[in-house]
Amino acid sequence: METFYSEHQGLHAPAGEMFGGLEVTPFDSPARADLVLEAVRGLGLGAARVADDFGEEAILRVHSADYVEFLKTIWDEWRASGREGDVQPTIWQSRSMPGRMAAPRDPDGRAGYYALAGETRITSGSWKAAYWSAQAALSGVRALEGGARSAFGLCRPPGHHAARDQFGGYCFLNNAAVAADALRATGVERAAILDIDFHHGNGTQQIFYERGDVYYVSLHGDPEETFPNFLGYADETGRGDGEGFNLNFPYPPGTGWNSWRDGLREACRVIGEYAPGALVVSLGVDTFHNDPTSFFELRSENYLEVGRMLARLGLPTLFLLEGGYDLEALGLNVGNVLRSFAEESRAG
Ligand code: SP5
Ligand code: ZN
Repeated sequence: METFYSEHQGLHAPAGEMFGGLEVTPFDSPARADLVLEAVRGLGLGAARVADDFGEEAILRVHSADYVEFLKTIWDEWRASGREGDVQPTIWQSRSMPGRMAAPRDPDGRAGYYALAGETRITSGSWKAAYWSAQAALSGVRALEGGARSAFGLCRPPGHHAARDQFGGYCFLNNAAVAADALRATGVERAAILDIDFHHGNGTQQIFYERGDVYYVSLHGDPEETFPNFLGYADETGRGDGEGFNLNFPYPPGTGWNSWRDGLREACRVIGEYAPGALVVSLGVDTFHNDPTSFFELRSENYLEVGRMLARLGLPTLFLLEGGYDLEALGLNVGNVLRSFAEESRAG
């Protein structure tokens, strides 16, 4: 299994993050990618390659042009207006102000219009980092297109919270959505996205909610209890052509391996029945018991079984990194999924 990454991904490095009533050191940091790269290298999983540049075309099939333009320009606008520090949204077009469906000129208004959460800042390097994170995913798509059984896009910043025209939850471009749509463009008739990050992938769900050609399945913390709070409920099953092709498994605080694994088993059964031509795995390991952002109780050895279960689906599989914020266990836990997937694929 080859890994794809770019050193430019490290250019998104905000100094702080709003958390509770405090500003804290961001949970998502460039060090995360370094740790995962070190882990996959140590496993001898396959070559770690620098991502190729596939341009903006695939990104613009998933995200709106005005949103991409916003990501490219807002930091300069912010500074040119005399504001200091990094772009921090503070005002939203919320339920009581629904009228104006266009971004105002004022940088505060623009930032809020394109934000779905307030913890994620935009720095001078955020666009370039997000762009290359998406290119890492697209490099993995090309590996599958070339006949590889699997590939790993070492994406960071992550992607699954990014909606068609909104950023948040540390995400700017939805790498999994860009990849799944690009797979469709390579001739894969149906694609499935299995999201095992602790958090619901609200962006991925939104992007494919009315499409039947990309099935989104997610296991996550109950949004009644955790981020992203406003999407990810079990009764969200898709709409129009997408009806029946969105499946959410929300779990309560304290959920451990046995119940989570039963959900994964059911998710795999459903995906197997759908019989997609390729599988994209939104691979977050913030389901770990010691993760600082979440409330599940998975252990490092459990990730070995996750890799085996996914391998038994027998599908061309693209793993894309999402969350996972316990830096001491991040490399081990991601490596366990990938390593056991590769071993089981060879055995089976
Ligand atoms: C990609 C990804 O994993 N994004 C996660 C974004 C979560 N951001 C909000 C974190 C708030 C955590 N509050 C938890 C309280 C922990 N005790
Ligand atoms: Zn997460």
